Amino acid sequence: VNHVTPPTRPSAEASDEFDTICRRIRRQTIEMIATVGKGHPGSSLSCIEILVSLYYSVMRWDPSAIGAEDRDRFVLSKGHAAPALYAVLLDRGVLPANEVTRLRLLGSPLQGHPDPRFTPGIEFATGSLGQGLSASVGMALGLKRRGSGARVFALVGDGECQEGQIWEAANFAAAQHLDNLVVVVDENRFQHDAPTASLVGVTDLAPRWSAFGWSTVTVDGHDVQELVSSMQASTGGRPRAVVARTVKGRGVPFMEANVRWHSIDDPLRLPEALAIVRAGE
Ligand SMILES: Cc1ncc(C[n+]2csc(CCOP(=O)(O)OP(=O)(O)O)c2C)c(N)n1
Ligand SMILES: [Mg+2]
Repeated sequence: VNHVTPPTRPSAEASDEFDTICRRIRRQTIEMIATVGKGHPGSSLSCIEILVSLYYSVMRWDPSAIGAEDRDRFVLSKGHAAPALYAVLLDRGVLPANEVTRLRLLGSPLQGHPDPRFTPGIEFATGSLGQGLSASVGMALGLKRRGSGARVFALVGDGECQEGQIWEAANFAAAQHLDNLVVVVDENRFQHDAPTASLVGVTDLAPRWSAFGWSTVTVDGHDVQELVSSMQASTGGRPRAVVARTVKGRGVPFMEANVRWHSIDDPLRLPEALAIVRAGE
């Protein structure tokens, strides 16, 4: 099980190590999806570096003590990207390797959307977009009141930011000075079946989070070292928003920025995707 010490300054070795892990997680994610011919490859591939930053560097979290009281928490608010999170939890040894073939099957721990009733390491059931950030705000507030130093990280989609509930949670988090809360926005510019901007015309999310009182930064969402430092910066009593510019489907050229691969466009092309991520490892 790999754990990369967060570098204080970008270093070539750390970059190489993160790169190796990301390639492995991409391969594992596509393997899971290709085995059953179901899932959300585009949404999963856009957030691999974000998840790797968190689970291999930023989070104070021990895979052998996932119930530890003062663990950092992660909530995958864009719950349909579950395969990427499962790939990380498998890689960190939280999920048993023999479950890898059972994505989205009845009774399997790898449900189509994360559910703590089935899957160890999942903090909150998500899939209904908009809810995960509210839950994260509640967790962050509770941890703070208890005097815990633990932090909460939530990953939301750019389409998901059209949900009114996101902005209610954002407002409240800033009012409560939740500087133990970080939201990462996976800004891949697409949602279910259209470009995000074509639906409600929101193209610039960073000023929005700032206006809601969050300490906001925009980063390259495929650069682990940039992500790591953006999530660790101190925020002067404010919650942190990291707008991560990403490519939906990143790593499989025919899926990249191709909204048809939000979920499965053509199951017959999954072996080809698998060959690409295997060759890239
Ligand atoms: C409340 C709610 N409405 C609709 C859906 C169906 N749905 C699943 S994914 C998705 C698009 C999400 O887009 P985005 O947030 O940009 O995530 P991405 O897949 O691009 O990372 C939609 C509308 C849902 N899961 N929940
Ligand atoms: Mg999106």
